[in-house]
Amino acid sequence: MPQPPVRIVHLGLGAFHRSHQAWYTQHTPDAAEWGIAAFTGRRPAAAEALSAQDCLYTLVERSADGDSFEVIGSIVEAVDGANIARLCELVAAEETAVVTLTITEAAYGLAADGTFDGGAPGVADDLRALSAAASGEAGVPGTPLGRLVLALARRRDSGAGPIAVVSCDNLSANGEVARRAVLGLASGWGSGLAEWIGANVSFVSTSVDRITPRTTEADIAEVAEQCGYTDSAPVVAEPFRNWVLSGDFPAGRPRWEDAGAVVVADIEPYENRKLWLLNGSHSILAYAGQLRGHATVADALADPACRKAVEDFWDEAAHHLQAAGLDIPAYRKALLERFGNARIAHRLAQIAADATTKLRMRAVPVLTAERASGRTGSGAALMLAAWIDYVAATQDFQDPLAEDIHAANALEGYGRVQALLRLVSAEIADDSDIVSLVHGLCGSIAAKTATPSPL
Ligand code: CS2
Repeated sequence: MPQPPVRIVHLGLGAFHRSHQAWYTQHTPDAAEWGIAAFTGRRPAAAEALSAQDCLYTLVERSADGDSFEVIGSIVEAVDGANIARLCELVAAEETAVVTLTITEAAYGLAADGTFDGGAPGVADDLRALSAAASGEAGVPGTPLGRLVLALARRRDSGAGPIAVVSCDNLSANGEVARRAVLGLASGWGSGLAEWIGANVSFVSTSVDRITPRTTEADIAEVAEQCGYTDSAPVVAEPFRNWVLSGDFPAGRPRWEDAGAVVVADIEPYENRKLWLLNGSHSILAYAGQLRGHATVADALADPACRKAVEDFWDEAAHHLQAAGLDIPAYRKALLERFGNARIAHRLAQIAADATTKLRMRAVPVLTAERASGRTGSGAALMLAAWIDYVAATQDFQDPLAEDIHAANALEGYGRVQALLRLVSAEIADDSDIVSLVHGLCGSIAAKTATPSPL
């Protein structure tokens, strides 16, 4: 079969892109017209592994009853993210209609108040690199969005016309956030680039969902045994998948809705349902679960203390998920089944990363909405308290603000809790009632028995 031509450029070639957007693209009726060129982030390894097998890989769909296997072929080019020349060439091509992003929440350079932070890690360097590149000097941006801005400048120069940028990261209003970050970085370039982007680039918001744990050696061995071929880069995912999109595609897009995606005018209720109920409870399980000696989502959910923390938080979040059609009871029931699928070994340590960015979207909106409604918000506050206990129990965490976390950890008691909360949201750190509430909950979820902890 001839390969589909590249019409989608993706930044962030990881397991989730391959189990989600690549799956949807393969399952559209017009799949033969839409190939994906996917760029890695910091390391080239994923591009090398995929390129060595013609970009084909096995998607293992893992249900509670067993596995099924499908070869995915919608990615037609896998490229080292450092290959900016190829990125510019593809984004500047008229056939390219869509750029999708899975670059992690932390890569959007958000300050604690949700605005774009020109001083965020890597961003200040990229502003300088873009300004140098704009005046014809050597300047190579290192962050995914810095690279995208350079590539969009090339598209403007090539006259290839409007394009859609589609954020597939777990951020509220991710299209808006992407727009702010791209425009913020484009200010480094100057010479009207931000204006051109404002008029020609559509930022599409999406809510994405498919639990995709990191591939293990055992998964690779299982594919070899069951499929009879060697695949060094299979991807494992749950059977469930969901994609809600909202926004314009000025140069066209695949008919993803024919593969089950949903196109809506107002995405916010869907986004909040997913971010709060799924991702929020994931964060509770990640911190409380590890403190209580668990390693996976399914193990943590089977612990009554963790399960109660999740249900309490869901009760709070549900007060603010009232839009028609959300069917929260059914969504909660489905989540319990999905999380309970013990054949998916979804590591809590993987979910625990980048807490300051994640908690800002998962805990803070529910906490503030609950308090505005005259309730305590203690379910959401417990998520924050569990994280605060977690960073006391381990030095081994990944976070864009890791240094600030270590500095805050040197403080004690209320002051420590307040300093840590400030890294998540200045608004809640300035509210002494909230700080006291979280402080009072610290220590309440940790294991009271001598369960061996993986920390
Ligand atoms: C998880 C998500 O790692 C995390 O923070 O909450 O990756 C989650 O598994 C996905 O959003 C599911 O769609």
